[in-house]
Amino acid sequence: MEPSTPPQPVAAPAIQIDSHLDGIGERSLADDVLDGLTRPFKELPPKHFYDAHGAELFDRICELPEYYPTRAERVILEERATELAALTGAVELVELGSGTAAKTRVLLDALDAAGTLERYIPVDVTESMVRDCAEELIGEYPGLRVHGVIGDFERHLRHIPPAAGPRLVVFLGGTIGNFPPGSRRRVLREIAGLLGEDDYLLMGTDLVKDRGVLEAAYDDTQGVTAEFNRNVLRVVNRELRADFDPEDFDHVALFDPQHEWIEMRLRARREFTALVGELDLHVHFDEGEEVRTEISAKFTPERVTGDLAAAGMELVRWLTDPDELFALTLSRRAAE
Ligand code: SAH
Ligand code: AVI
Repeated sequence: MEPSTPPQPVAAPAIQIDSHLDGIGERSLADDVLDGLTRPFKELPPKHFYDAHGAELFDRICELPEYYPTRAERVILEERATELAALTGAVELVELGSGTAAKTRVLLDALDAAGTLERYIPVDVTESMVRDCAEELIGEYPGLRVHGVIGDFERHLRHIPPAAGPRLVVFLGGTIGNFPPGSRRRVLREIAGLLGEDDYLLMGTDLVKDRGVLEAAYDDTQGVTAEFNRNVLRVVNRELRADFDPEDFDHVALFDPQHEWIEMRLRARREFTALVGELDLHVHFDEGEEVRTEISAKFTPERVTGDLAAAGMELVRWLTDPDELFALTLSRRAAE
């Protein structure tokens, strides 16, 4: 008789990617266009900026002299990552709106140095970013497993795999500020629902400051942010067979001091009617009419702690850069 070979343990694959956007993602753009462009005050949600070109433009924004948030957040991470790694003891990092995970490396390095890092779970609507980032990271961190989730963090958080140990959920860049107050609290409540007893949330928020500094950050002299803003029209043209000419719109970025948020808008340079072929929809624009494409809320410490508390979380650390431009908050579920 042949000697039988004992069963070999099957190693978990270094990369697993789940997509939750097949078909539904396109539907969400169609619904958002139908809903947003037929309102008396036209509006499109900012998540549609980020096709591969939009993601590239966002990366260029992060390098602009006027766009301080990325640099300020990186300074905080570089200063505090070791302390965060020790305090959380995280074996895995879940990142919402992970993008290219450029700043995330600072945290991964610290968890790696602490000897706890096992798994990274990026969650993003942009498929190419999740896939490319997973490939790059397994090369950079030997032994790291990456479980990517291609999905919308407003709808697909339940698909995040269960925790395999203490977990740090990170939501960087100030992306939480792209939600208006009501949805922001709903998103934060859902994030709180992801946190177990040993888990933490690390969240980036841009802080209220001088209006000139804020408006320059969203209206740079090279016009990169203007192209990023117009990119949503290119996405609608391609995905829904629309015939917008992005050059028919001016880029507008204004600070609203009452709401303490930046509003990005596209303002029609002339009167025209566009066709969205896929929806059989005609959209009329008067000259000067605007579409709101993004809000980017700026926070005070009270606003951040209020939003966290409303979502059932309590602050553990409030971390800022030396110029107090940006804040990172470490929080956890509040005791019942
Ligand atoms: N975290 C990175 C990228 C911020 S840009 C940084 O700090 O630099 C915002 C990112 O969130 C983009 O990668 C975009 O694709 C993603 N995103 C925006 N809305 C989303 C949504 N509703 N669900 C999932 N990802 C989203
Ligand atoms: C991703 N998000 C936090 C950026 C922001 O600053 O609100 C998006 C952005 N919009 C224009 N510039 C950058």
